[in-house]
Amino acid sequence: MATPTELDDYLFDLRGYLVLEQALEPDLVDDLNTALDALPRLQPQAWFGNVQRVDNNPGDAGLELQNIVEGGSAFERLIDHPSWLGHVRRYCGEQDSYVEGLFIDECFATIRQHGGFFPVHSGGYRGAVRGQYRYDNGLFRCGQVNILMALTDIGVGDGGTLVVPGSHKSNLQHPCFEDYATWRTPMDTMPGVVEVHLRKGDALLFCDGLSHGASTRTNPGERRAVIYRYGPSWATTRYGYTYSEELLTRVTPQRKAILRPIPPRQPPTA
Ligand SMILES: O=C(O)CCC(=O)C(=O)O
Repeated sequence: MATPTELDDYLFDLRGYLVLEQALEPDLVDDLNTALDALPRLQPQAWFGNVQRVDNNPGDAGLELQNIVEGGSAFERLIDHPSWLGHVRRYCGEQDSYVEGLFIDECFATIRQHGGFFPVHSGGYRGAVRGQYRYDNGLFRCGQVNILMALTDIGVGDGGTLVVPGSHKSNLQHPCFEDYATWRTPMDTMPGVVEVHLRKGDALLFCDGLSHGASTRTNPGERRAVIYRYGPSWATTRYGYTYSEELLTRVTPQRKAILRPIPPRQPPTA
């Protein structure tokens, strides 16, 4: 398992994000793409098993498949992937506390085509506790850390993730934030943004409290990514999805502990 280095900690604290190069094995990238190809092209809000298509910012962000961990065994391999498990445990796993542990509160695949983008959101200024960045008494105590995995190369014109480095700690609102967020304008030209380019198999790790979004895709073809959001063991799923008993029974104890860190406690039946 990869252990966060001193440089990882420094850059994560400073910028709010890290690029984990070639985090996914090539065969896993292939399996994920094959699994996505095998899923039926769902209409918005339609379900396939325990996966639902719910497009964020309809029309802008592209096709999004929520609860994708239920989409096949390739997605199960991502739950505790050794390329980032050590990082998320350290940054948002309530280390050295009585509630130490992780939970995946949202996981989805995103397929974006020409013209698609994701408006800016989040940031340290008046941010939700759920996504907050915190470092205190020598420990990271973030509310949520996202792993965005590139299943296609994401370079110039491909609609890369845009971040405002350091904004996870910002005490002030970006002067142009409202213009870009509420007018649903792509944040491509927003002052201070950095576009993160990824090769297929790379992963972008970032604190959800960082101001972020994605640039407009101008190239043909599609940008494919999977996003798993990790947080503390006591969190709940963002949209109310529940992981199926079939999935919980099938996965390893370590994976189960991330999907259901706190088993339900009920009185005995008869
Ligand atoms: O699609 C992207 O690159 C950004 C996704 C995003 O903004 C989010 O997951 O909150």
